[in-house]
Amino acid sequence: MNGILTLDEFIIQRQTEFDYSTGEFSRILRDIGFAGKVVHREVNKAGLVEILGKTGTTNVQGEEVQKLDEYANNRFIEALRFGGECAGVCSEENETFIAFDDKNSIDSKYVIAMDPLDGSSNIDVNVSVGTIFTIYRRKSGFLGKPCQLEDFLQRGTSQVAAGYIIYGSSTMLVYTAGHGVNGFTLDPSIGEFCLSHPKIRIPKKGVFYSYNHGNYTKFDDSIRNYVDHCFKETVNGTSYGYRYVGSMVADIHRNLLKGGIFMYPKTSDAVNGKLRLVYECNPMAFIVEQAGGRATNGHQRIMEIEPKELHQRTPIFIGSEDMVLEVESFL
Ligand code: AHM
Repeated sequence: MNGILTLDEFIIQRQTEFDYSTGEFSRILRDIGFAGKVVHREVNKAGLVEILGKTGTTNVQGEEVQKLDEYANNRFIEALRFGGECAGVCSEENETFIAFDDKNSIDSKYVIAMDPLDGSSNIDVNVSVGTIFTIYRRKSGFLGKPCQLEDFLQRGTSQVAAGYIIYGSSTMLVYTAGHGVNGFTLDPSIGEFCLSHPKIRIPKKGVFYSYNHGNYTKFDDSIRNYVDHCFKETVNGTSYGYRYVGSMVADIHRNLLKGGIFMYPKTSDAVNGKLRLVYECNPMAFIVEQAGGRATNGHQRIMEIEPKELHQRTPIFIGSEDMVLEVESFL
């Protein structure tokens, strides 16, 4: 096993980088990694078992819930509840946050916000999906009191750590705790996430641009002008390349490694865009900024937006610094 560094070993090595570190934070990451492996197992055999398709219900956003959404939501919440190291969870799938009430959890100083299965409308057609998570230190005080709404409604600049798991051609966990970004690939033969992408840096300028072109006529003129410009633009003689998976995690993961921009601007029928600030945009912004990139709503840094509600949406432009600056110059 020479040369293999597992996620657990890596976290233990890094524990001293955190102020007030007691191991609690490391154990939360371990719990998330464990739930990620369970979800990986189900996603991988999804076509073989009765877990594809819709549950027949809609979530708080009015979107149809897929069976795997529900499965992933339950697995992550269970892992965090039984882990006893976090005080509560807010999830895309639940209308309000869940405060854990056992003795250990109540005394914990952390809460988690997450989208347990992002891009789940892709699952039936075997396209990559992901889990997005972020960890905050509680604001409400943490001895003997359940967590409160204010613990989740913190600016992205207060994130302690954030990450995503991509269930793709391989399953990877990528996270930052504010000291750079590292990626771990799941080796299914040993059931461990192993460090495969240390110190990820996003190229300052890339060639990939990603957005839902079906929304073209609903964009403002400024966005249409920008995408028209992308059709013609080249970098060192190479044309920009349009790529859109329709899974934010997959689109951003590609751009993080290769360089590019992902955007979900406002449209005439969705004036705040589609993606959620607290558990989608903030964690991705933290990761991309830590890798040297940029994430804004066109005018303001994503991580400085003050959240007013758990499921708040925001337009987002995220990726290689020069490309995000370029789109901003059109706005
Ligand atoms: P979901 O959380 O319901 O899966 O929605 C989020 C997804 C993102 O992963 C993706 O970038 C976006 O929705 C795609 O939206 P659209 O189908 O409008 O292009």
